[in-house]
Amino acid sequence: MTTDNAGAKTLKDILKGKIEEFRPRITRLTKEFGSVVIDQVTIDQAIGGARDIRCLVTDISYLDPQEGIRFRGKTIPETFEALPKAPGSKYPTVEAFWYFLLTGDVPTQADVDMVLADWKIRQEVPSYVWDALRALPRDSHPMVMLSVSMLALQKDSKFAAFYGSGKFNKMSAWEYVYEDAANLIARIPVIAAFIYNLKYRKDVQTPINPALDCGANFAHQIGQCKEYEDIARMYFILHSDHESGNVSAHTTHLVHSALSDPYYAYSAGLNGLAGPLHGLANQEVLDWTIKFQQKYCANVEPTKDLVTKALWDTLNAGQVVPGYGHAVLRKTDPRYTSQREFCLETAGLKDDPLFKLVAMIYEVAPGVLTEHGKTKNPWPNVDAQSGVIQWYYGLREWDFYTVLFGVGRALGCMANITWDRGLGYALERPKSVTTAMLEKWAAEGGRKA
Ligand code: NMX
Ligand code: MLT
Repeated sequence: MTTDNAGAKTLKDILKGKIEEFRPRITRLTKEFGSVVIDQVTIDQAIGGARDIRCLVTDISYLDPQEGIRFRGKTIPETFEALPKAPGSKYPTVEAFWYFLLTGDVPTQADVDMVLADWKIRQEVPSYVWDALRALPRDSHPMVMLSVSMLALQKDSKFAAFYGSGKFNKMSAWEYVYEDAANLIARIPVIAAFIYNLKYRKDVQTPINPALDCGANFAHQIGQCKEYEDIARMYFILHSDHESGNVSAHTTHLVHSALSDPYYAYSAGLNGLAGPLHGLANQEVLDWTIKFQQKYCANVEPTKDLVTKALWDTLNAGQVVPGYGHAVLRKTDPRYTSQREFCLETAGLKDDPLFKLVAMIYEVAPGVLTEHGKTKNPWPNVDAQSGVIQWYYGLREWDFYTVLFGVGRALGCMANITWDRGLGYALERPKSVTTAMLEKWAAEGGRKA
C-alpha cells in the first residue's frame, strides 16, 4: 500500500478499497441475473440515436429528466453545500470535487489537502506539449488544440506502458488508468490556460502558482481577477459529468473500452464535445445573442417582441435555438439555474445588458419553441447561461468556451473510465441491423426471437 509522508492512505489506496468492495456486486449481477430484461428497443430508437435505451452503467452521476443531474447522489446545491470550500470562498475546490466524484465520499479538509499536494506534482506539463501546440496554425480552433494536447501527452501513458509491458492483468489495470487520469485532470487546466494565452494573449505565458488550487491557478494563469477564481471552480464542477450517455462521456468510455489509454480516449471525447449539438452550443449561444444585440438593439432596448421575432427568424431559417432543448432533460437544466442564480447574486452582473437579454430569452424561448412544436424540451440547458458570465468577466473570445467545458468534463470522464477498468467493463460493441431487417420486422409487428 502506498502512503503519503504522514503514513495516511492516499486517494489511490482509498479508491482501491472502494473498487475491491464494489466488484462482487457486478460479478453477482452478471453471474446470477445476467439475463434479466431491463429495456427493449424500438425502431424509433434504433434510427433515432438510441435515445433512452438503458444500456450503460455508471455510479458517478445520474440524470433525472425532471430533476436534472445528481453527482454521487447529490443535487448541485447539495454538492456545493457538502464539500469543503476553497479558502475564503463559498465554492468547493475542484480537487475536493474530484475526490468526491471518484470515491463517492465527501472529503475532509485533510483529504482535500492530500489531493491538492498530489496535483501540484502531477500538473507539470512536458515541454513537447507546448511545442506541439505552438506548431499548429494559430487560428486553429482551441478545441483542436486541446484535443491535440491530449494526444501529445499520450506517449507517456502509464496505462499504455503497462499494456505493452507483457505484465498486463485485468485486476490491476485500473491503477494505471488512475495514474493517467489523475495526471490528465491536473494538467488539463494548465494546458487550457496555455492555449488561451497562446491564442489571445500573444503567447505571453504565466507560470503556475503552486500555492493556488486548480480554479484559482487557472484564473491566475489567464490573467483573470480574484472573483474569477470562483467562476472557474463553479464552471469546472458544473460541467464535469452528465451521466454516461452524452456524446463526450460516451465517446471516452467507448474508446477506452478498446483499452485505448485515457489520452486517446479523452482526445476522442473532446472531439465529440466540439460539436454544435453538444459543447459548442455555449459558443453558439454567445454568437447568437451578440448578433441579436447588434442587429436589433443598436439604438433600442431589447423587447420581448424583438426576441420573439429573432427566435422565429432562427427557426424559420431551419436552425436550432442554441442552448435550448435536451436529449434527456424535460425541465430547465439545474446547471442553468445555478449559473443564473450566480448572476442574480452578483452585483454588476445582474444588471449587465447581456445577462438581461439572456434572461429575457429565457422568458420567451420556451413559449416559442413549444409553439414551433418540434423539440421535446423547450427549456434551456447549461449552455444558454454559461457564456454570459465569461463575457462579463472579460473572457470574450467565445470560441474558447467549449475548452472550459472540456476542462470540467475531464473530471467526469476520467472518474468514469477509472471505474470502468476497476470493474472490468467489456469492450463496447452494439449490434447493427439493416434497413431491410427493420422493414421485415415492421411488417411482422415486431422481431420474433
Ligand atoms: N431549436 C430548434 N429545434 C430544436 C431544438 C432547438 N433548440 N431542440 C430540438 N429541436 C428539434 C430537433 O432538431 C428535432 O427536429 P427534427 O425532427 O427536424 O430533426 C426535434 O426538435 C426533436 O428533437 P428532440 O428530440 O427534442 O431533441 P434531441 O434529443 O434530438 O436533441 C439537442 C437534443 C440538445 C441536440 C437539441 O435540443 C438541440 O439541437 N439543441 C440546441 C443545441 C444545444 O443547445 N446543444 C447543447 C446541449 C447541451 N450540451 O451542452 O451538450
Ligand atoms: C452534457 O452535459 O453532456 C449535455 O447536457 C448533453 C447530454 O447530457 O446529453
